[in-house]
Amino acid sequence: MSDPYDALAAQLTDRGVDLEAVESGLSQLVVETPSWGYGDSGTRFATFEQPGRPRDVSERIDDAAEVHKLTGTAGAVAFHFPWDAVEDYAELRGRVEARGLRVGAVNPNLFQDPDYKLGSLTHPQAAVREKAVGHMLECLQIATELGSSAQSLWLADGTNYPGQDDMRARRGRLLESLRAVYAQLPEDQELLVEYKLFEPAFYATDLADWGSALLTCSKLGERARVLVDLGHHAQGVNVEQIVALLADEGRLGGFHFNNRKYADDDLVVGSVNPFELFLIFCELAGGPLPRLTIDQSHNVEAKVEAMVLSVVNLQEAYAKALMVDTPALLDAQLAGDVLRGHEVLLDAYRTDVRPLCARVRSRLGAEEDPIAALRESGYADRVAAERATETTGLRG
Ligand code: RM4
Ligand code: MN
Ligand code: MN
Repeated sequence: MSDPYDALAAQLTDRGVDLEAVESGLSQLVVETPSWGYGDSGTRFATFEQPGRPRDVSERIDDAAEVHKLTGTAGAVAFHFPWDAVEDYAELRGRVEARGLRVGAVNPNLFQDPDYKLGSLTHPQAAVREKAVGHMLECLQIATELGSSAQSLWLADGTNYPGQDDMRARRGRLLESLRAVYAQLPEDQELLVEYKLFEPAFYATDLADWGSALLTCSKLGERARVLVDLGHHAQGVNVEQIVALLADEGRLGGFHFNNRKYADDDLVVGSVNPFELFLIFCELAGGPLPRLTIDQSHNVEAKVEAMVLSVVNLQEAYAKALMVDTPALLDAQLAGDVLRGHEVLLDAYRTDVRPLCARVRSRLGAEEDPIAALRESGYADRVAAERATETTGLRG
């Protein structure tokens, strides 16, 4: 029987794919995994505690390091404050680096404090807005100490009823607050602005869509860019087109990868709509990649395994996007051959790239089959035994 990698390599070479370029592109992929994705999380109905869930930030870093060891592609970890707050940030940074990782984006939390019931950066009262701005400024400082190059803001602010607050006034307050933060943004840091259609606000979310986020960023300055979370759009929205537009404007700051069937479901990326994920990577391939972060909430699935599967799915989507026959696509588009262009994409999408991804992982010193390796390693049982004592949930 022929080796699956050799068979695929021969097939790709026949198709004119530059194998070396695909493999080197794939080996440079860096995904940030979220510290909050390793902790307990649930729905508003229940949180099911998992054995082995990390009890503190140090154990979350251990899990992130395990995912990187298995996949070779998850070399950064994103933090959320105050969830990951510690006394000594130099020590935290050292701990991250000692595990062969670096610190990804720093995420402020403007949604859990009781003061933020009616908003944070947009709150009608100046004192609450100042507190929210103060938290973001503190996060800039933390980012500096951790060697992070971005603060990534998700703003939960919004209203539940028409008439609850003045939408234009809220917009004004939002800009004023963010300008105060941006004025202090260190040169080597960027501000990522995430949008989300609804939830927790159910009538009018202050940053509900890419347009509001983009407008805000352009008023702030060049280092403010939009972050696209795949679960934050209405059903049927063409996310890859939003990606194309933001990239074209030079304002695509990065992603929160996950997958959804209905709303902000935070499922394993590529699990529900792998074709959409591929098409997003088609928009990214061919240029420097923006920040790629996973933002998932693993409520019933094994958390480390879910993260490994997510990284593997990202590797496969990117590998497929790297092998699109771009000249043939352009020819078809110029010739107005509607379905030929579509077929070019399908040729790449339908390629079984698993042997190639396995080869690249193995060259990176990671596992050919990370899920099987994780299961065989007994990591889950080992940490379940080590972490048998209590901890608090992260995402309620
Ligand atoms: C939001 C959003 C943010 C994440 C919070 C916890 O839905 O996706 O990025 O930090 O959840
Ligand atoms: Mn997100
Ligand atoms: Mn979300």
